[in-house]
Amino acid sequence: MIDLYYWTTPNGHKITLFLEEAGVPYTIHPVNLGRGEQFKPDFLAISPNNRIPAIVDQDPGDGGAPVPIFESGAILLYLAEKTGKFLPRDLRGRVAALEWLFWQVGGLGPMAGQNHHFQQYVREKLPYAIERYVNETSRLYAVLNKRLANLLFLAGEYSIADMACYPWIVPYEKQGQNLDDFPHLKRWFETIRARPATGRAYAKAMEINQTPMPEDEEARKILFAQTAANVK
Ligand SMILES: N[C@@H](CCC(=O)N[C@@H](CS)C(=O)NCC(=O)O)C(=O)O
Repeated sequence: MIDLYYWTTPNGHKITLFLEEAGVPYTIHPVNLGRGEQFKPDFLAISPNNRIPAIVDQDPGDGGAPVPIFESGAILLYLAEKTGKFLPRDLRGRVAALEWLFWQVGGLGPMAGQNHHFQQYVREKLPYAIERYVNETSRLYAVLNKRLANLLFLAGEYSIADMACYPWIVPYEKQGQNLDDFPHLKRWFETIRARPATGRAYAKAMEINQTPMPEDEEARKILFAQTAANVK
């Protein structure tokens, strides 16, 4: 019912986490980012920013034509509204889930992404850039830790906000972070890791690709040298 355009990255895992939790049938269409498949016209028609994840809902609630959606936050919100799951129904819980969802897509994701870039992918080590993004990642971890001091999950109950954040905490060691410094975050992380749906989502990823990005020189060129000329 849902076509998922996916690669095995944190933003991709957000959507398999949701679909596995909600028990929604889906078909994965792998988009190999290291081979430039994000630039194929068929994929760009769904995801004009040449980024995964994207979905097509073949059975939208209005009974009309299939609905394509890009941007992980928009996808999670759409799926939560479609299924009535993982978005609190009360006004205050819903506001909290949306706040932390937007916080993730606007903050944790981009900052941790730059952290990965400068710590792991750039051959020339740039101390200023590494320090900036490791520090900012640790600040964001502390914000999460504080939020979770008195709450089981970010919006009280398990929601799309947690599903958006969790995959970005999984590579915490690569981000230069120690979860022992953030005990509430660590408890939250271990609780989500133990969920059967989380296990299934990450097992799906292993079936599709076991090579960490960026695999090779070709992948580096495709991923790290994009300019306006790539937007066709
Ligand atoms: N804001 C986007 C970010 C998506 C994103 O950056 N996806 C990466 C993988 S994690 C991607 O597709 N990269 C392909 C490329 O850089 O060409 C979202 O939340 O969906």
